[in-house]
Amino acid sequence: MRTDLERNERRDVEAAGAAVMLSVVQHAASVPSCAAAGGLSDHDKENEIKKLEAEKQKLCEKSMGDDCCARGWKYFSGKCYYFPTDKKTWTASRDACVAAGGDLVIVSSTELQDFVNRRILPFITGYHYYWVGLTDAVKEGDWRWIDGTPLSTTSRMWSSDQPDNWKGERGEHPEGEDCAAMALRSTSYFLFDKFCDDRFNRVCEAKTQIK
Ligand SMILES: [Ca+2]
Repeated sequence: MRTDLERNERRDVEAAGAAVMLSVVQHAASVPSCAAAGGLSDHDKENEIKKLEAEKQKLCEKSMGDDCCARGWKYFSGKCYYFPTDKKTWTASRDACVAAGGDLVIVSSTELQDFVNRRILPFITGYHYYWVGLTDAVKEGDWRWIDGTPLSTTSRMWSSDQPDNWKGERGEHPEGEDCAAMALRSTSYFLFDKFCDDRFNRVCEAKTQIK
């Protein structure tokens, strides 16, 4: 089994490789068109950048890729994730994620869900919910991710008897529950529809970036 030191060293080496590759990508992107001078055509240059981007992706995967993300963000499977510790309404959470360079997380796979849940546990306090980028505010019952993708109708992500568009004990929330949050129940995380004005933690998602 590797020691922590060995793991760190390996990671440093891989991160250095990623840094070199990133600078190559940056360089390629900054080379002016030299088709007229007999150099790379725009088309070749584009292909070269695509190839280098793919290489960068591989290096990001190998080195766990936090170097491909903004400071404090964590890399997973081609994207970056951020786990702030403060609590906000769904809309304010989304605004904060956008201001930080991303948006609320779209939980597009069980692997991503597992990654997010493992990472967010230490950051969640009090009542354990965190906002995700899923809402039925536009049309009741039509749950869509913030990129417009409908939530699969066969999704097993909802907790039992959710979503219920609850309106409160005395109907004090006539608008019902239109924003989705994830919470731990027993040993798994599930989706709940909640009042959009509730204040919870959040997970932001962003594209990787070339530094
Ligand atoms: Ca609803």
